[in-house]
Amino acid sequence: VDVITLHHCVGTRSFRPLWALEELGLDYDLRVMPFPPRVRQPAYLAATPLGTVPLLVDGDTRMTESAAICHYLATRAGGTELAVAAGEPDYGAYLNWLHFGEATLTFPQAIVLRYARMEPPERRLPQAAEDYGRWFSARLRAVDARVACQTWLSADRFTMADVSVGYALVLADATGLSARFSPAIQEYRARLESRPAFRRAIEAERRAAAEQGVEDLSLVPTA
Ligand SMILES: N[C@@H](CCC(=O)N[C@@H](CS)C(=O)NCC(=O)O)C(=O)O
Repeated sequence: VDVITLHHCVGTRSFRPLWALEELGLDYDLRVMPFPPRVRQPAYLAATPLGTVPLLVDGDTRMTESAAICHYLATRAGGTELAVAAGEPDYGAYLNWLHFGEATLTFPQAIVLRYARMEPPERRLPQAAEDYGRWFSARLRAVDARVACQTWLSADRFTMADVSVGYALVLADATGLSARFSPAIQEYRARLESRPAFRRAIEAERRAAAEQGVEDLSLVPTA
């Protein structure tokens, strides 16, 4: 049986499937690249024409959407507690948070990172970065309301919805937006980061980067 392969850059959205693999206790092969791989590891374009991470390869299955991969991993061999099944009362809430984490909470931060930090100075757009930072903070109200009175986002248990939203909250350190977190969101994030699988995922990416000679882990290319 082929082992699952995850193509990854430290600190990027591919942390979601890495964390998911650790939560599920699955065997996997982690391939780490410098960011952005499209520019710094062009051979990767043969594996996926998008050049983005994550890329998950599981036999004939190839996936490039981090939230979809988390759900796939939790259900590929039959359901686990890390997904919410159709028929459970929070099925819709689970799917909504799973997608909210990427589509609503990560996309605006990608705009902030790009136009405040990654583009060369003459192409930066401070107004766009500021506006999408505000946009992100406004969308967090939904998370704040949910975690103010519940430990996890759906079904009274930790699920892939928490992995999806959790990565967006961790990314907010890189965008500087975590400084505006409410106390309830700060506590929720601390709960997420104290999970043993979260810590194992952090360790696994560091170890793999060192072993594979990927030295510059920066999300923001220096050249
Ligand atoms: N919606 C996709 C986005 C994937 C994506 O854009 N990944 C970024 C890293 S966070 C990337 O690989 N960027 C490199 C590039 O655009 O060349 C997901 O959730 O996985």
